[in-house]
Parts: sequence; C-alpha cells; structure tokens
Amino acid sequence: MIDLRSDTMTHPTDAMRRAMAAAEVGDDVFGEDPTVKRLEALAAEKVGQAAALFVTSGTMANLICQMVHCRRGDEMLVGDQAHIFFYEQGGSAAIGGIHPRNLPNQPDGTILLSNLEAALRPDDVHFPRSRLIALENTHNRCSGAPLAPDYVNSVVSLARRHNLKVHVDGARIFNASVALEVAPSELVTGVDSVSFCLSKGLAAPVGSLVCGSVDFIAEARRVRKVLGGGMRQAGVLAAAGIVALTGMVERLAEDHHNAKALARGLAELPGLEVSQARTNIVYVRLARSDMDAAELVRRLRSRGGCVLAAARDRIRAVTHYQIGARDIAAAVNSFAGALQGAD
Ligand code: TLP
Repeated sequence: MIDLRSDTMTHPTDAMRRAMAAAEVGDDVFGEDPTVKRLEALAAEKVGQAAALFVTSGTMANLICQMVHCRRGDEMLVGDQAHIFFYEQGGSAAIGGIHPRNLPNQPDGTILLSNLEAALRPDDVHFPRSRLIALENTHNRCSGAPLAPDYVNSVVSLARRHNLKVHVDGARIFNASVALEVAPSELVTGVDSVSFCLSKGLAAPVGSLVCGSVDFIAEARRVRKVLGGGMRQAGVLAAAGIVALTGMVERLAEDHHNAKALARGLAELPGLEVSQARTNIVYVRLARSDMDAAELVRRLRSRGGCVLAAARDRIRAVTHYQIGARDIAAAVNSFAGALQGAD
C-alpha cells in the first residue's frame, strides 16, 4: 500500500528504535528523566526559544499554549482553515473557555493584517478581550504553504502594538524551514509560543514540543498536568525525538521534491485540479459530477493507493520518508486507473 494519507503514517527508523531501547529514563513528572530534558533543550535551541516542554501530541501542544496565553472568555484570532479551529474538536472553547474568532485564511495560509487589525476589540463590557493571534506554519489546509519570516514579523509587530500574544502552530515548522531555506528560529522570531511535532515528517512515533520563555514553559507544565499529559518514563519516546531532530530534518527536501512530482503527474490526468505543492502536501479537486472524493478514495485503495478525502470533492496526499520516487509514479498510475475504471 502506498500510504499518502498523512506524514503521521511514518514508522520509527531503525536508529530511533535503537535509541529508544537504550534510553536512560526517570520519572518526568518529577523532572527526573534525563532523555526528556535533553530533547527539551535541543528543541528550544532549534527554534531559538529559552525553554521547551515535551507533550503527547500537536493537539495537546496547541491547547496548552492557548490556555497559558488566555483566560476564560478571552478571544483568539485564528484562521478559518487553521488546524486549531478545524480539527481539534473545538478544544479551545470546550476545554479552554477561549472564544475563537475566525478570519479568512488566504490561499497562502496567511491572514490579512488588515483583517487582524479590524477584528481587534475595543475595551467595552460587551466584548471578549482580544488576547491571542494563532498562526499555522506550514499551513495544512492551505496546501502546506510555508509562512515567510517577513509575514510572521509583521504579525508580531501588530500584536505588540495591541498587547496581544502570538502562538505559532508549527506542527510542520521544519518543512517550512527547509522549503524557505531559513533557520526555524527565523520563522518564529518574537512570537510568544511555538509548537511543533516529531511524529509527522520527522518520523518519530509520538510527541510534540511546546517552546517559549522559561516562565511560559513553567505554566505550560502545570497545564499539561491538569490535562492528564504528565508522562513518567517518557525518555523512551524522547529518545526517538532526539534522532528525529538531529537526523530527519534535512531529508524533508526529498518529500518536497516527491510532492512536486506527484502534483505534476496528477495535473496531467483529466478531471483533476491540483494545488501547487509548496512543501509535502498536495490537494486535488475532483472536477467531475459522476464521482465524489469518497468514491475516488475507494477505487484508489483497490489499486494500492491510499489518500484522504478532505471534502466531498477534494482529496489530500502527503509525502513522507516512506514514500520514494517509484511510489510517486505508481500512485499516479493508480489515480489514472481509478479515474477510468470502477474498481
Ligand atoms: N494533522 C493531522 C490531522 O489531524 C489532519 C494530519 O494528518 O495532517 N497542527 C497541524 C497543522 C496538524 O496538521 C496537526 C495534525 C496537528 C496540529 C495535531 O497534531 P496531533 O495529531 O499530534 O494531535
């Protein structure tokens, strides 16, 4: 099966499995796991922040950051295509008591500065307090678009002028860094928090990092605990994360190359409108009235291809380290067959 559903499908590498087996561990809720501490120090350094916290998932990382920045009833400005808004079960409101105000995401994943500015609330008893701006880099539902440092810097300046915090959901921040050829730290200069995932393109089995100031991380540690995210001998997982951060970042360029090849191949097939592959994510709109995305997914499966239906007429394919150039050619063939034949 050529599994293009997500880069979360990656399995740990042999080097990760060896590091996990050999990991030195302790009880991390007591702050005594040396491997977790090493991972946290490395993570903070990679994104130019003072401190970091190892958490179970990207969803938990985002929720913790929102809950540290906001009090109940505060408002967060967030894109209408953001993972935080779209795919996290409304946890901002349901668990954090935070009011999400969604503003349109542009196709390149940005939110217009003029829209952010216009959405700010005056100090008035009728309104929630504007507290936080949440960005996403790369932007999953916007074709994996990377947000450039200039854009992030201008959002940070706007936030400073209005006394707001900025969080970056950087689940795939290393894809952005590799695609734009800038250090990850340059993508988050001046932000108040950034989260990123080890378990996507970097191929670790579990885990995300929350990064920010020392005080921010101290609070984040408290919130992680109340959410049930305190882990004990988590060094076995952190060990894989260290291999991910030290050995799996540069190779993301291969995934981007493969995504471009996939987009080119699919664009030649009739009835498909293919997004530009900016990093490792390709969206395809099915411009046919006789077949919806679920049917295309079903037909592909019987031909050894696996993609996600992202809407009635839209599918998503994501490249990752278990997908090679030959798999791309085979996937394009499966699409061609699926578009022609019934099964
Ligand atoms: N995204 C998953 C699905 O939930 C859609 C995927 O396959 O892409 N931020 C971003 C930008 C993400 O893409 C994801 C996962 C998360 C946060 C959440 O990470 P996890 O799955 O670890 O909670």
